[in-house]
Amino acid sequence: MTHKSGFVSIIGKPNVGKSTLMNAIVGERLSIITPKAQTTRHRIRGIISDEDFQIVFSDTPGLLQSHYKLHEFMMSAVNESLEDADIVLFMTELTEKPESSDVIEILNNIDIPVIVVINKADLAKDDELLLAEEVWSNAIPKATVILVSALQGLNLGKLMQIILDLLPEAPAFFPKEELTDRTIRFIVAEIIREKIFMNYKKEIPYSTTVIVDSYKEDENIDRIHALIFVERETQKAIILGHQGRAIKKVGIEARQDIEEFIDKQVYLELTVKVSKDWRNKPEMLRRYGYL
Ligand SMILES: Nc1nc2c(ncn2[C@@H]2O[C@H](COP(=O)(O)OP(=O)(O)O)[C@@H](O)[C@H]2O)c(=O)[nH]1
Ligand SMILES: [Mg+2]
Repeated sequence: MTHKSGFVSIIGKPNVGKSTLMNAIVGERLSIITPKAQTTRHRIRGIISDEDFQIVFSDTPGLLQSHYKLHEFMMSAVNESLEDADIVLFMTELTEKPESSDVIEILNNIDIPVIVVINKADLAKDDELLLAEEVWSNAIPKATVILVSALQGLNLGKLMQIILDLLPEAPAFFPKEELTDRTIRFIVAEIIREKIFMNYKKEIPYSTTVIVDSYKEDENIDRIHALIFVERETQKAIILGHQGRAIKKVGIEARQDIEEFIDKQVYLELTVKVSKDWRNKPEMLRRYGYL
């Protein structure tokens, strides 16, 4: 029996549903999802294996212009993901039209198969679906174009079949039980970041980064201490909230999701610290796991 295996790089603008798609296919909440743009900062691999195949997805940060050193890091994560890709999965959504942009140019010239996934098909009205399929097929003639709803699971089986047909014959790269290349510590920090994105407004979530400072596994409970870094004192006060109520809510919501993810009881302690202008300082970015 032949074995197929390869890397699929998921790229696209912020908020089109890249992380939702990868989680839906892999069946685990590996990548955090929020209604806000630019939530995903790193490349995160999600792996799905069967007896005769292994697909390694790379979820990437959304394509954007760099305003911060952090953004440059995010774009290098996209490029790195494309370098080892066997297939590019370019994700877009119903409301996005192909513009004459760098990305379209790259997709038309790249020498690996391209799948254009038009997401959020559940929101379509009338003949929007057919029209969307047509404009993207015209913009990238060599691509296979498919409409899906990552949220509702619509057409994901069909998408899997398209990927499997394009996948090269190769042995598995990762142990078959592995779901991601990231550590539990990383995913825990990401879950906390997701709750920050859900609980605070405007610039606050973007000014934040999280690292797990210690992780102790006891028999019945994992004890986790995480640090939340913000850029300024005023942001720290907002994160804490009146009488610490805001941070408490973040802690409770994060703990519940971490418990669900690792299927074990968790004690979670959060500490907020100021790390002045960390988003623009290479040495700080390095310390927090970027670069
Ligand atoms: N209606 C609808 N919303 C979706 C779908 N897929 C993702 N979303 C929503 O779009 C937002 C961004 O999703 P996310 O996966 O974080 O996008 P990313 O930035 O491309 O990774 C979230 O609020 C998702 O719930 C979909 O198929 N239909
Ligand atoms: Mg994402």
